[in-house]
Amino acid sequence: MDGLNALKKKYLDQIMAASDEAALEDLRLAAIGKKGEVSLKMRELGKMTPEERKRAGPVLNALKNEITSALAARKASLADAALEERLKAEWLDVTLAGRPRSRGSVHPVSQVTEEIVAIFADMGFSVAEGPQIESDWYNFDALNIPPEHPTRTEMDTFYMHRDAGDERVPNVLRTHTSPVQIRHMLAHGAPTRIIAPGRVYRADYDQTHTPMFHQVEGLALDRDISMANLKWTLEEFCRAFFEVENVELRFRASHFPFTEPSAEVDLRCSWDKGQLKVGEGDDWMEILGSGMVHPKVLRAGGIDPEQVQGFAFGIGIDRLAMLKYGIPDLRAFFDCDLRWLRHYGFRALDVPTLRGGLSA
Ligand code: 2NL
Repeated sequence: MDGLNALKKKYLDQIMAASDEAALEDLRLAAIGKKGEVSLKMRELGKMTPEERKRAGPVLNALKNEITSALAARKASLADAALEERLKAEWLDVTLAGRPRSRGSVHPVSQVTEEIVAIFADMGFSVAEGPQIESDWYNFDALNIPPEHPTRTEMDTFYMHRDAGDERVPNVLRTHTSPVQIRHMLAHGAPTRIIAPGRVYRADYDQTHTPMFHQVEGLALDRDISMANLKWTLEEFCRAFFEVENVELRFRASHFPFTEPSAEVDLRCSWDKGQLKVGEGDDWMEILGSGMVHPKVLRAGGIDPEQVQGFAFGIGIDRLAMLKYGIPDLRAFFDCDLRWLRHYGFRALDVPTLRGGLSA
């Protein structure tokens, strides 16, 4: 068995130098394939004396094993190198800024809703949602709105269909988001701080009213909540929303069935050449309704008014959007006019945050 060392060196060198899998396969066949050099040597074992065979057998076996391992090792390192190459070629800088697309924009109502959510989230309020089709109990009774109240008539409220003979009071399209807060009280109790933004419906259509519009209501319940907490919360909201340091609010006594006492809230402002300035001037602009939650409403929400008090408020989102972004006509909100949307819409990826800028 001469020349085995030379054979071994020849194949191991060639395996190390092989540049792809096909070359490795050729080498495998040439060395340990059926007619490979090592295999032929193994066949010669048959012609040897037992003593010669005893020496040569293990040496040949070891050579075969060594070539097999070298083939496997080279194959693995070629695969590693290929992966490395691919990773380099397909490398992507995920920190690069996105390329803004010119089509599609965020509707001002969505933008303002997100701004309002960001501001109240910062003050510890969660967002609550609920159905837009409600029973008359959640929409009216639970809110201390009596059966004979004018808002309950078909003049003001959209009633759903009932089959002939079905005597139950029909469901309604919610006329405010208050039912969301009733559901929240019943499910979670007090203390709580929530806002409920969403679509609401009233049978009203003219210059300043659309049958569907957007409202956000707020509710804070705890022991010893007072009008002072309400006032601070609303001032803080207006400061953040209108992005001015100084705001001044005026509380005017009012009446809602679901709050006692109730107040409408005006914001000091000036109108200079049709341009609104908040926090200065001699005008007052009504922006929302509010008050202390009526004891009957707390009870309807499963809360003991002897233990827990709360403030609540309701704001029209559409009008706030018009004021902040100088949009003159309410009805354009719902026309789906692409030119209008391009003009008044917001960039889709600029999410409003208090630190990043609400509308920057
Ligand atoms: C307005 C008046 C208001 C509320 C909404 C409310 C909700 C519950 C209990 C008590 Cl569950 N109150 N909401 C309170 C006061 C006023 O909205 O003129 N909005 C535009």
